[in-house]
Amino acid sequence: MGAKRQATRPRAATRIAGLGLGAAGLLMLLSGCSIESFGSKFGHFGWPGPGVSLQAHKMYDLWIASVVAALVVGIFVWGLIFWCVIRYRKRGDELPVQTRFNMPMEVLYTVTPILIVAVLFYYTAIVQTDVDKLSKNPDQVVEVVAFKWQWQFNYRDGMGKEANTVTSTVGSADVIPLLVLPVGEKIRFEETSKDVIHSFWVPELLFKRDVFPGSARNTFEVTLDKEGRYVGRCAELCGTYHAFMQFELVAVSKDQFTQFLDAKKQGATTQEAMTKIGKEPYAVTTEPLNTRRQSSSWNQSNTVAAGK
Ligand SMILES: [Cu+2]
Repeated sequence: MGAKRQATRPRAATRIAGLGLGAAGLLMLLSGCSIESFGSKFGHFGWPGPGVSLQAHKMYDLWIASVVAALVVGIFVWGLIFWCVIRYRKRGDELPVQTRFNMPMEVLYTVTPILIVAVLFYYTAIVQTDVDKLSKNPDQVVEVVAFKWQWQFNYRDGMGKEANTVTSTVGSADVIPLLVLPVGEKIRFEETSKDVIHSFWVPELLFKRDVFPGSARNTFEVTLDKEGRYVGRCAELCGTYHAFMQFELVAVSKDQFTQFLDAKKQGATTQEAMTKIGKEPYAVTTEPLNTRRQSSSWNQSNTVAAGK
């Protein structure tokens, strides 16, 4: 009787494992095989969406695959826990069979997690290397200059500190700076700060990178693949007016970008150049924060109250 029971146990565990993996596989197949459409059914598992650049799509796929892997493991483990709770619940006062040092089990739960971590590490390393890759000949170079508390974007004629700024855009308390860039081209970002550490962040790029002061020049490349307007922010608490550091990334076609840059080179303002390519001249994804410098403040109304 006891021996028969022992023999059925591994089979039950295998069956549960098979069911878990099968269900996960079926879920992927039913979703039409596309990671993006699968992710959208679950609110992208907490991410803003599939992103708007080639690099973002790779990070997105890695994220969704990692969450699915975690869920498969989680469901399997929960299944085992509930199975044990029910299968070995207390049935009387008799002490159950006392088992120790089940070698196959010990090996299984040591080797399996190592394998899972190794696979996750492998894909993470591949995606990370790809996202950090710099090409020898980027199509556009833009210098991102952060300072308390605004952004300046310099369009450059080459790479590195020695290159020249062709034209630039800077934000003010009243106007959100626009970073106009073309889709389908390799864009190199070179970041530098005038004062403290800031962080360049466009949520739709699924990516942010710190902007350092001094000689450090943080560099990365992005290839946009979807036209549109995306809000950008500083993601490093850099001082009192950190929240004022907003910008808008405007992804346009190559032709529109060339027209925009030509207009800027001829002395047009960013707003005039935007109008020229048929785009709304001011930011549409965000607006300048109200400094309330003109309207009555807490102090003023208090003074009025005190004067009464
Ligand atoms: Cu900042």
